[in-house]
Amino acid sequence: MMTRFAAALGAALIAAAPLVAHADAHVTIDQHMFMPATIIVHPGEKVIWMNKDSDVHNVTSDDDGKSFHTPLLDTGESASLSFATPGTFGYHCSVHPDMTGTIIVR
Ligand SMILES: [Cu+2]
Repeated sequence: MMTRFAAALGAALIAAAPLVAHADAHVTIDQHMFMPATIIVHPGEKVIWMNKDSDVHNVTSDDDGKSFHTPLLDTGESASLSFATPGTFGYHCSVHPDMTGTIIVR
């Protein structure tokens, strides 16, 4: 399945203040967990992951990152993806595969 996505580092996110009607969804990465682990968004809404952990993490779709992935995020870094297609998308951290999360687009 092809999923459109866009990734950006935190600095770009802070600089950009687009006029968007949609709300962004925020996921905090801390203590080797994605919080909240499951989020629900509408198509086109941005999901922003912020790494507040002392360890390096990323976001990798469960099809080995073929559908979407982010760069490795150091402490304090963030990345965002948006999902155009409704569906349920599981992901994990490729460094720590026991870290898992789900994005529901509907
Ligand atoms: Cu990790």
